[in-house]
Amino acid sequence: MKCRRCRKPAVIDVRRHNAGFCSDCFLHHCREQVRRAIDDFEMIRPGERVLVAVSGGKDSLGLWHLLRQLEYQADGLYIGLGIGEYSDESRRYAQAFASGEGARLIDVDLPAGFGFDIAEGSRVAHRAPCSACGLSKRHLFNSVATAHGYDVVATGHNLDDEAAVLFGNVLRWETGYLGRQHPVLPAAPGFKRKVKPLVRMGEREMAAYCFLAGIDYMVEECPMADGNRHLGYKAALNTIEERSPGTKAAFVFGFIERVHDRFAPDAEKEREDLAPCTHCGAPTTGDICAFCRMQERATPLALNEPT
Ligand code: Q46
Ligand code: ZN
Repeated sequence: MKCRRCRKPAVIDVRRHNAGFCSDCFLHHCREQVRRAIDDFEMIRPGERVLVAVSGGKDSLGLWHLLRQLEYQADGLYIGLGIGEYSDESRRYAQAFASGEGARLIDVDLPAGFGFDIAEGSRVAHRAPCSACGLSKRHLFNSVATAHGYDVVATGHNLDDEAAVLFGNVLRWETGYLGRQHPVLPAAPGFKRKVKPLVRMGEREMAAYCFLAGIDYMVEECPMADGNRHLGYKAALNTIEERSPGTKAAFVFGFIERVHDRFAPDAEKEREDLAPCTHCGAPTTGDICAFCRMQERATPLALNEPT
């Protein structure tokens, strides 16, 4: 197979695009996919400061690298979740990338800064670990971006992630979640804009991008991922994609272009009912936000604020 762009021998084929690429042209193709996602959905405006949520894995480090290649002002935020060796190791990858690039990495540690880890938060809040973890990460991305004056938070959700989440939300007709599932979640009082610039990039393409760009990333999955039902949805979608390449992209982009608007009012209504948390100021439906309630239960005597 030859490279679609320069006709040299291809090193990777992207079946969805029915194309092969040599190494240089593949890196160029990835930058163009991200540039197009950012432009099409007006994710980042000129001069805005971007905070990239960095886990040390291929998607977040690849995203950070791509944004810097595209000359955005992008700093990283690493959140230590207290998941044993997995957290220690992933922090090392995030730090090594940042120092190699000469980029700024903000490091927030849940146990050190807030007095509890994901296992404890999950136990006291009676939530599955991934639910306690997702809640903590969303809260901290937003509060750290606000405290440090960033305009936008970027996460490394790729096309496979979006397809799996959409699949799950459709299976259960979660209309509120469907209304919020979009590559851009606009800013609102108390919320920074959230964007997903990798929405046009598949999981396999991100692994190839990191390999070809020389990015060293954490390969091991989080040990708590087993209970995550999105893994099952991903496997199901991979079976379908294998038979008809392009299905995931058609599913996600068809939803965004033709269906999302029908559910957006449900999500907007949920946002209208929010008021600042009396403890931390984050938007919430009750007096105290779910993150502060979890912290309060885990560490009754030591409510802290991020620094
Ligand atoms: S880190 Fe957290 Fe993931 Fe681990 S506990 Fe679940 S959500 S699996 S992206
Ligand atoms: Zn709060």
